[in-house]
Amino acid sequence: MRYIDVRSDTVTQPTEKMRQAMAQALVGDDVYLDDPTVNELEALAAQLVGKEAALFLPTGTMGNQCAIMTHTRRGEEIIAEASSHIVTSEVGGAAVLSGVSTRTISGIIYPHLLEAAIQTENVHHPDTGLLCLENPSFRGTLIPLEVMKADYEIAHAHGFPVHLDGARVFNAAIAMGVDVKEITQYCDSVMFCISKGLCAPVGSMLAGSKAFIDKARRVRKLLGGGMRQAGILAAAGIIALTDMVKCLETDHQNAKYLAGRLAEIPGVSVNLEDVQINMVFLTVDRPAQLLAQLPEKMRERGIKISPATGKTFRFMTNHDVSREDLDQVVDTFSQLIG
Ligand code: TLP
Repeated sequence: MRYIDVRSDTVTQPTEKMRQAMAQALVGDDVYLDDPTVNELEALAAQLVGKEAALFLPTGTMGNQCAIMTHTRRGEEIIAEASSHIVTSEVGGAAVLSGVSTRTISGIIYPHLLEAAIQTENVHHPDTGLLCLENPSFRGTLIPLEVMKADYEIAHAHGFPVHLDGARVFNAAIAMGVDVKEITQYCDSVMFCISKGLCAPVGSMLAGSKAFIDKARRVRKLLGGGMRQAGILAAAGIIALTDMVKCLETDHQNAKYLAGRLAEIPGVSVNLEDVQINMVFLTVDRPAQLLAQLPEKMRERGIKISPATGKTFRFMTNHDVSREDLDQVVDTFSQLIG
């Protein structure tokens, strides 16, 4: 049975072209730097985001944690947005793996908020070791380039680097109508995922200076992410970056369409201005018990949705979900909430 799956864009299937490229990929042992397809993907990724070098990792979480560990020393403090993936959804990895504490800022990290969060020289204080930005944010909204630029300049003036969790940075670039380098110029390292809206089955890239990536490669090994004939996966990644970026625009248009239709259902509210990429957040004014049953009831009708957080659901459009599918999602959801 085929399900319509709007839980995330991580659920996308590799395209037919990817499957063929994977079957035919030239491979070698990547720990020895011998895999030509991984090397090609890394060179392509670095060039696209305007950095000297890049590294292929199994997941975005490992990419972010690898960046934090490479940039910081134990005991330092990192600054990150309170609801960012690094803070909320990486199992406390920054503390566990890198031994750093996290100072959080809620909402957009405006320059004056960053200035106020940086630790002063004081015997009691940890040093600020890294700023982690996220664009698009975990709420699917865009961080303006001028904010990123100002934050980047402040971080450098205080002598610490900036890492960008750009899991969906190509969505941000498309939504802003800029080349992705316009965004990544304001960070020292960037992690982006090829396995989300870009449809590769596995993988994320970490890019930065050559010296940073050389160090990060050792950290990746430490974290258990040194893969062998990974060219099988990288082959799909190359197609993700060359063929699939342009498809993200359709996901964004579909998200706006979905949001518009959901907003018409009595009891459902959607902030349409916040629908900037392929994510739609909808708040449903119904009893908690009914909301808790919805994922199961939708599944029985062939649709997969994630559970609500409080009264808010996140629906994501993706390459495998058409407009007709979205109509079915809206109609079914509308019937179930009565
Ligand atoms: N996000 C996933 C889940 O982990 C929640 C999703 O469905 O959105 N940074 C950001 C901003 C992310 O959204 C994610 C994944 C990651 C990092 C981690 O990537 P993976 O899942 O490859 O470890």
